[in-house]
Amino acid sequence: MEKTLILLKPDCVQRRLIGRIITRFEDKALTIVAMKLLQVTPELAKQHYVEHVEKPFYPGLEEFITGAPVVAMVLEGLEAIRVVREMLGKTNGLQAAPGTIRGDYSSSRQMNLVHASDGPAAAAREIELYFDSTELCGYEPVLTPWFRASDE
Ligand code: FUP
Repeated sequence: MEKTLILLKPDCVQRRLIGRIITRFEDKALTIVAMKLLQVTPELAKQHYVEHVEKPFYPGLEEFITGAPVVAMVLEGLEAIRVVREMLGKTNGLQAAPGTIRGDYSSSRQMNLVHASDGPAAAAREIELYFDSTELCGYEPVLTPWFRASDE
C-alpha cells in the first residue's frame, strides 16, 4: 500500500470541480485517509514548492496557490503514487491526454487543478507538511474484496 498527497488547487475549488475530481479517485478504488480545506500561506507554498522557489515562474505560482483555498487529501492504494500521477496526465493541461483529469478539465500549465506527489520521498515529505499523523485515518474499506483479488 502506498500513500500520496493530493491538493485540489484553487482553480479546482473555484470552478466547483471538487466533487467530480474526488469521484474519479473513489471510482478507481483509491481510499481517502485524510482530507481538509485550507488556505495555503506564502510560507507553506515555499515549503511545498521548495525546488521551484528560485525559478522565474515561482512568484506567479505562489500567487495562484495562495489565491483561494485548497483541498488537501491523502489517498491510499496499491501503487497509488504512480496511479494518481497517470490519472492526472501531463503537467500542462493543453498537453494532457483526453481521459486524464487535466486532459478533460484543464487548458493551462499553471491552473492544472490537482497536485500529486511524484515519488515516495516527496509523498512522505508532503504528507507531513499538510497533516499531523493523528489526522490520518487508517481503515479497511468494506468494498476491498470487490475491487481486487486477495493476492494482489
Ligand atoms: P507537477 O509535478 O506536474 O506538479 O509539475 P512541476 O513540479 O513541474 O511544477 C509544479 C507546478 O508549477 C505545476 F503545477 C505547474 C507549475 N508551473 C508553472 O506554473 N509554470 C511553469 O513554467 C512550470 C510549472
